Amino acid sequence: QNAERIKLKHGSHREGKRTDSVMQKWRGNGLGQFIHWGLYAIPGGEWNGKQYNGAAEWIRSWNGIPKSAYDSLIYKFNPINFNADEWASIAKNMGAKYVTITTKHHDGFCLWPSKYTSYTVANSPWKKDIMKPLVDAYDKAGLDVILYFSIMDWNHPGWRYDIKTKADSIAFEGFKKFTRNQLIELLTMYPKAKGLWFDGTWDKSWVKQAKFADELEAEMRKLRPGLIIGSRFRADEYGKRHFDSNNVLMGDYEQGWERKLPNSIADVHGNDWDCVMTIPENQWGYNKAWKGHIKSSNELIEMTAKAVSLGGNFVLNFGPKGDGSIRDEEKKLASEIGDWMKVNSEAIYNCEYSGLEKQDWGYFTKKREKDKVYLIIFNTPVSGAYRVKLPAKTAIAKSYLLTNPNMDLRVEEVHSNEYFIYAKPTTEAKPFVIVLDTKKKE
Ligand code: JFZ
Repeated sequence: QNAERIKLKHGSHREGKRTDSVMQKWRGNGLGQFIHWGLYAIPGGEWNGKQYNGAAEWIRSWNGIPKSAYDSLIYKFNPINFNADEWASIAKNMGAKYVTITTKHHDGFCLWPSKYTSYTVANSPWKKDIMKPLVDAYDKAGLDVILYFSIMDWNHPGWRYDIKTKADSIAFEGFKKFTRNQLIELLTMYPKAKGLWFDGTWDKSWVKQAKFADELEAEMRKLRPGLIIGSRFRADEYGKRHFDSNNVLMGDYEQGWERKLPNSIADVHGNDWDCVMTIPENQWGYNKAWKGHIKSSNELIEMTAKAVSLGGNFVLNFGPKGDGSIRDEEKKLASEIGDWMKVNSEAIYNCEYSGLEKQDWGYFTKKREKDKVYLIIFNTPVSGAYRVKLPAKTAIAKSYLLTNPNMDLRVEEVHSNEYFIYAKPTTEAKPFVIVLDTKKKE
């Protein structure tokens, strides 16, 4: 942190974490689901029999495709197998507590019938709103909904990457009005949504809009008290994004951990954060050809545990197909993660950074406001002995496995506050959780 602060009009307006109940709930979610769905799901990463090398949802930017041909996909949007309740139940059974859904990705196609453009579901063969059934279904299943919204819009005539001429500036002013209208429209049409996840905010044109974006954020927060907005929405008047020119986080949580995780608590600077993750290396929208390394459920559970151990949420992406169904590989992973969560989610939900020294066997989490610590084990020591260092004046009252709460594990004190917990090396190829009930030493 700079000792000398510069005066900012459009920097951060708060320091430290939010303490209200909406944000407390978000912080305790642990696991979320991301949905990338739009017209790009129809080609699924393939055009005229050729594979696009980038992420499937970026295919419109591929030189091999005329923009008009891509934009005409609107006439093919007819997802006859779309079932909002099924999507919500897949997420719920996985153990997700919230979902982030693309209302509009970079291509500009709106999954809701926006009044401000004709490029929406209303003008597709499907005709109906997609967002309303989704918001209702997830809400009914008990999951919070966050609306993903791309500022960058390839379909809008006023969008610019930079503003260099008077004409650019006039066009972009129109685009800003459009953006504001759409955001107010979304918040008004879907009052159950808890927050906005912004994307496509990195181009110079938008980075220069510190005042406009700051005022729009204030307007949205006034309209919807408690609204959660990530750090990717706006820049300060010096063009600094995520963190303002005084290095203070802008927005309610850091949106920077994308497809990577922090390695230590120092990396997260005391802020809330979430990590959004793809199952293949980098595919968000549906891609027929899932090439390269596909993460296993064990890897994804490990990432969830690591995120929670460092005070963040882990949000796993799904890319439904053009017909509205979810691919079998994603369903299988969701159900495997769900099987694990059904037994072990106590170590994930409403858990936080433990403050304990990291050990080689895996990750510590701690139940909020409780004297309960969890060891989430990914690397089983052949000795069966798990090292734990507790803070001074802390003892272990009881230790057990979440899979077998009635059997006490042997605890050996090796130094003061330093212990070995003994658990038989498991033959199961699944991570497991050891619980420590701690108490103050006399
Ligand atoms: C963006 C999008 O372009 C992409 O299609 C997807 O929607 C993803 C969730 O967000 O891609 C990004 C944005 C930021 C980073 C990486 C990919 N980043 O900060 O590392």
